[in-house]
Amino acid sequence: RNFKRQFECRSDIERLNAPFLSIYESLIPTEEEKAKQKQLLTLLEKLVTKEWPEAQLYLYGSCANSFGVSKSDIDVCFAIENADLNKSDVLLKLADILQSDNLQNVQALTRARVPIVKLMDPVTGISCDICINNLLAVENTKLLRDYAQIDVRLQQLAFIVKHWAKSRGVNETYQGTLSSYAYVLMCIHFLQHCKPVILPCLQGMERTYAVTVDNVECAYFDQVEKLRDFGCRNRESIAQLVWAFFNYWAYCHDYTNDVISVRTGRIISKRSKDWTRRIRNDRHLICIEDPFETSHDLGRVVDKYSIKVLREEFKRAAEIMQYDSDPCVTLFEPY
Ligand code: 3AT
Ligand code: MG
Repeated sequence: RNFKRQFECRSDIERLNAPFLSIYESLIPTEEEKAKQKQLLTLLEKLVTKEWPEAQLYLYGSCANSFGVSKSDIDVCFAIENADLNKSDVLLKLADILQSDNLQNVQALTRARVPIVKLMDPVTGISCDICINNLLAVENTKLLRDYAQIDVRLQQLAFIVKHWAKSRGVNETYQGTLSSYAYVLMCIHFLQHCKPVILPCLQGMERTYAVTVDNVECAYFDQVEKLRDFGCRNRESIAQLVWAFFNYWAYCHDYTNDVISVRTGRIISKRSKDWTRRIRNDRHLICIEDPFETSHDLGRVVDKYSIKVLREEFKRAAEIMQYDSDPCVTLFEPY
């Protein structure tokens, strides 16, 4: 029902492949950039273990999930097993230590929804956010990275969608639009549904990886090197997939009733999750289930104004993909 194509794809869509692929390639971080990120992580590890020898640092978010475009900030999780620990105290102490080592713009944001220390390393020019014990984010980072290894078209699609979202100003959670993490889940869900399917549902397969974090079980099939041919019956190219992605979110998704769920590989109903009405600030106007924290709707930041903006942007993108003479430029025009 939801994936019924409303339009026939434009006949000259294939001619858009090369320009979309070159946009994708221009967004891939260079080896030099990756090396600088490692260098900064090594410096941070050295400083942190001096004070907390038992602590560990993990990279998470786009610098570790395969969906990081060039010149992104890095996200670091400081993991320490100590039940009595007061997060704010640790963050303030951490900020102190980092400040005295010539790192710049060091700021402890202890009251944020996810408390962090922010900093900029003048040597590599990289900015970094450090959070404490946010191990679910480390797990969802691994899940995304594993999906990315199955079929390169996921990475291509997600880079184009993220680039579009940033250009069009709809990647700003504090303004009621969606996070990069939400857009990547939308891409995974989309490729789990196209016909023939391009991605499997890893959480619906035999469990080869299982950990429990904050009472949430994170278990799925992670031997993804065995799935390299999974999507080969689908020969669609990146231009067709970008077209179909925007067409789906513009005209086919049922915003009133449906929740997209990468966890089940299906669309599930808002009713089954009790996401049919506004509860406090959660309005559930576009529903994207977190694959591990299943009570968490990544669309909950979206309000009655920003949902209009989002849906208009999906329609604009779909129209451009269908009719514009130069979609690779028009799609990414600043808003
Ligand atoms: P950018 O390239 O930085 O835009 P990102 O994937 O790093 O993309 P964020 O910096 O917004 O995205 O978030 C960093 C990571 O934090 C991504 C994901 O592992 C986790 N994360 C973000 N938002 C949520 C959320 N609402 N629920 C659970 N995990 C989240
Ligand atoms: Mg990030």
